[in-house]
Amino acid sequence: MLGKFVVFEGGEGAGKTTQLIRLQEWLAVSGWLDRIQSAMAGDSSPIVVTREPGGTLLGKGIRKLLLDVSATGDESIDKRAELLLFAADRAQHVAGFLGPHLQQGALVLCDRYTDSTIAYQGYGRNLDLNLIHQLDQIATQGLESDLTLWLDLDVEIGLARTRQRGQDPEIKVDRMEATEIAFHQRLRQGFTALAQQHPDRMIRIDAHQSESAIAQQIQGLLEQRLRQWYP
Ligand code: T5A
Repeated sequence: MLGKFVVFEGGEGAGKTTQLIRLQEWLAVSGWLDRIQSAMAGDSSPIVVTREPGGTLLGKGIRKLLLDVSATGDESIDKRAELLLFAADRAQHVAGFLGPHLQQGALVLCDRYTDSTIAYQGYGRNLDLNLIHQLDQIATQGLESDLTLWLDLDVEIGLARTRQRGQDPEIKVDRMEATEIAFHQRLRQGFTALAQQHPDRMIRIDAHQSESAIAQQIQGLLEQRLRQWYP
């Protein structure tokens, strides 16, 4: 692919969305936009921001089913059905959004991707990792991130942040956030294992630091990669 694909990963409340927005703001004033634009095939936007689940219209509907506790009423979602819904969201996202933007040469910033499925459905829900890998191959058609920034935070601190945010009546605690603590601890182990297996692609960021310290570290890492990608 002509473009580059940067993913933010982590447990609940780790600060991914906060850092993704800060990185987007930094990129807008950093001078990199022109360099990326000049390497592009078309004249569409050089920076694209998206997320999983919910990066497409179909994905928004799937996201509501997956996360809104009221969407399925009293009916609990089976863990295999959950896995397939995340895969369906991803297949649509890759085919209809990520692939086209990357083919144009955009720098794509994405909130969560395949590592979330391995961590949450594999380690968290104890579903078979080989099965998840096969399903991901179908959904992604082999598309991997160029860089994954894993914001690693103590699970209790992350959940406390989401609960605090949940005091805002406009923002509800979602179905995953409401799951037992051991689930969140297992998925953190999943991200730890993934970072060990893919040290070039996946970088651990200590998310216990202040927002601005994390933002500076991420900018430094991205600056290094951008110099390699757009020499
Ligand atoms: N999922 C997803 C799967 O199970 N499998 C999959 O394959 C995929 C793709 C997605 C859910 O779906 C699951 C994972 C998730 O459970 P979501 O709404 O996208 O749902 O959930 P999150 O990505 O977890 O979003 P959150 O908003 O909960 O977490 P963020 O984005 O990591 O955190 P953020 O930036 O919103 O910050 C949370 C709070 O902390 C504060 C912020 O101001 C905010 O209030 N904060 C800090 N406070 C102190 N110090 C810092 N450094 C801070 N940084 C942020």
